[in-house]
Amino acid sequence: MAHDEYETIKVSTEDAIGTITLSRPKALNALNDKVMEEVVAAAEVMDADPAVRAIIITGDGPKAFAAGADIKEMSTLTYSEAFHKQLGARLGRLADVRKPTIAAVAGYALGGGCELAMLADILIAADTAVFGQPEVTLGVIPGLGGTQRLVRAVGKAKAMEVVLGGARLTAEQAERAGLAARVVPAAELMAEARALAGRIAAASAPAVAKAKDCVLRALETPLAEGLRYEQREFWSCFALQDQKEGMAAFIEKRKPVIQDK
Ligand code: CO8
Repeated sequence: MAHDEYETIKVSTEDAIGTITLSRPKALNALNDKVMEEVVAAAEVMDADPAVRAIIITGDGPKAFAAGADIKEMSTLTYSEAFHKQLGARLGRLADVRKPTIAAVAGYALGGGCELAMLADILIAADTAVFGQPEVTLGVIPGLGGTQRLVRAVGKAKAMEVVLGGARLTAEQAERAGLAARVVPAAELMAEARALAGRIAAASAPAVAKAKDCVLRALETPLAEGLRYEQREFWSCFALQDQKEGMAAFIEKRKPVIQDK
């Protein structure tokens, strides 16, 4: 799908940073089928585009990153329809993107919105951000990692309070709990996200991809296996030209010329 054909998102690429902006502000960027399809399609295009080195996902307007899956679209679904269309599964494919992803969250990140933010590698929150998983109040449960990624990010006590009790986390609480990497003033959110993406984009892409892979693996493997995996990936870095160049540049007190090789 060409970038200018998207209906529910805006996309741009600048200085090697791809930005995907959810853009249904009248519905607080609620995630309908179209949004979910377009976000993943755009991310996959950027993942394959050598001009993009980091991807930012954000929401249009100050009020919401995304206020959840689209309740109006889901309300009449039967179990059979949800099962056969694999409701939400497509958005989960964002986890397969190899390039680093940053969620820049201002305003509401509720339900599927919170889950989308947690799918990113790094979550930066504006001081206006509000996180929550209110699904049980609608007679459902989180369906895109809310019961899994949240508990890994903030631990059982907070996750249970949020998922069962409908507690909302402010940006500061989200940072303290380990969900957000950083809280910044809302007016500076995109500049901060771009600065972070820029630092990532300046590094060797294969090294960044290996580092991301290893960190994510830590969530899924016992420590000993994770350490073994990391060690093998570390050793393999010595096959990279960027390792030779990066270390030579340090010794010669100059900037490295990164080639992603
Ligand atoms: N779906 C559809 N429309 C929505 C949603 C939503 N999730 N959230 C807000 N809207 C719409 C409202 O209906 C309203 O539209 P309209 O003007 O036509 O009436 C417009 O956005 C503005 O919303 P409000 O008037 O409600 O704005 P307020 O400032 O009063 O309140 C809130 C803001 C608190 C965010 C409120 O809108 C709200 O509670 N929204 C719903 C939050 C929620 O329950 N989210 C969870 C949804 S379930 C879910 O995400 C399951 C995920 C499972 C995995 C993904 C699978 C697809």
